[in-house]
Amino acid sequence: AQTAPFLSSPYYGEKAINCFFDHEYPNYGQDNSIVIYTGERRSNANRDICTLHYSCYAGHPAYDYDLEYEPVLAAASGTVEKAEWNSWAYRTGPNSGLGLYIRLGHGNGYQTYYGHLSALLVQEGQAVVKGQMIGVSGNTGNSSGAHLHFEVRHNGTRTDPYGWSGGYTDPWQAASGEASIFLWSDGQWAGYPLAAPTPYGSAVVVDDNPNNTGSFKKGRSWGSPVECPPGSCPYWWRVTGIGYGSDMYYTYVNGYTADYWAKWQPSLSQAGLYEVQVYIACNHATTWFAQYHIYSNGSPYDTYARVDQLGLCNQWISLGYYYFSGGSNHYVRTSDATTESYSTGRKVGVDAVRFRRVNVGPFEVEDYRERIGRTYQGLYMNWEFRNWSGKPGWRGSGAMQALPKNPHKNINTGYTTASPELRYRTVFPASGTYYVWVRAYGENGKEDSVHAGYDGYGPSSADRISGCGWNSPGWKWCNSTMDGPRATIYVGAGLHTFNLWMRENGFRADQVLLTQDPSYTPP
Ligand SMILES: [Ca+2]
Ligand SMILES: [Ca+2]
Ligand SMILES: [Ca+2]
Ligand SMILES: [Ca+2]
Ligand SMILES: [Zn+2]
Repeated sequence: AQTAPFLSSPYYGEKAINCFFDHEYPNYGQDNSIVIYTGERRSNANRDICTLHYSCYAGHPAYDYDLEYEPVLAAASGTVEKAEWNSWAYRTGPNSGLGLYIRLGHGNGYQTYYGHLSALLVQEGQAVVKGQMIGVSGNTGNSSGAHLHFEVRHNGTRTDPYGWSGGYTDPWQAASGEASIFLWSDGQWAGYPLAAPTPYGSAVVVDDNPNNTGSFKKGRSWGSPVECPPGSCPYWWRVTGIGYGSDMYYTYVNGYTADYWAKWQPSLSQAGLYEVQVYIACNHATTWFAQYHIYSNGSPYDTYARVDQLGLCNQWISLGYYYFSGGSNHYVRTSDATTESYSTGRKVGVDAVRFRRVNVGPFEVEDYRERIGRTYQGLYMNWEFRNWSGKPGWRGSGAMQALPKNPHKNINTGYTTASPELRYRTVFPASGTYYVWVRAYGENGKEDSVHAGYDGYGPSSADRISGCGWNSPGWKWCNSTMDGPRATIYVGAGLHTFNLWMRENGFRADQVLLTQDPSYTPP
């Protein structure tokens, strides 16, 4: 049987393809022409098929997407088989290959490669789930500008995940025996990009100078341990005039033992989901493999980040998304244990770390991925697009209403298979409990409730969401349920289907927001 499509987008948003898979032949050979999956042949000199031109060339065995230094997502669930430098001997040039890269095995004969990265957020042997952030794109290895190199192999042979739709025999299939199959299941096509988490509120920055919300400390953990400030630490050098806030420190790399360390410990006023970012200066930050461990309530997350400091220059780099419960027992640590030898003379730069609060959404209810009408007690109902002039205040292009609204129905049990349903492809950046907010218009008590869930599952914690303003009609955010508690779902990290099911017909839904911050009320 042919493999069912199983890949989702390896990035957030919509990105141009800089360079296609060359079906004749994907071996980096320069025969001066490119045959793309449609069967269209272009000479290598005519690079019109590329939005940007620097990496479009014959022999390319993969896709180059137009990313800068941005999150890279696992295209399918699987195991991390490689997460390292392609070569420690060659940082750039023809022998440097994919530079800092990740290879995932998906257990079905397929592997995916993510090349030229600037940061790795996963370790070899670790299980990952579809949509999970695994790294940050960049410009390492044999690359002449930041992008994501995304390559797929089937039983070890390179293959084109866009398949082959040419009107003649696929030359790569003829040469290799490998028939390229269209492998994208969702998120990649037809205007359904995966939405990145949305920052909100003000970020908390912990810098190496004392103007912080929180504290920065560094020290030595061998011999007679020291922690500073107060005082200055041996083997930590301060540089001014560069870096965030015009100052930074560095020490030298030294193998596998953390002898010199630095720690950024914010004071977080709110519990919630945070993106942790590290600022890398242009100088005195020259390690290829700075290691950052993230701690929540004093315990490290079981994965850590590795960052190519040398390739970065005065920019924030994401270390991923983490839940913190608020307060000041959460921190980021790095050290001289980069695995590189002291004799390399490389330096670990330490500067500012930023904690940015993020939510999932708001997203527009009318931008659903699938819509399913159902018959209940003899009445066929479905979610219909509306953009009433008589009910102004909806956002986006309109809203969705469960119709017809008469005769009145409400569905309290069995709704996952009995009620009209809307489905969204939603990336949850981290595991945990998300408060479910629905912006809706309840005109009266018979059309003001809805159920929510994920992956077709309707947890009792998110059923019977109600109270969306029926006693003072208008568009309102609601998060309460008829059962009392606020509506929540507990969901693992990665790409999931978010579901809305009609409870009462006539219900009008405009936007959805999912947050791990219990104090957040959407505007
Ligand atoms: Ca600084
Ligand atoms: Ca009601
Ligand atoms: Ca309930
Ligand atoms: Ca809307
Ligand atoms: Zn490439």
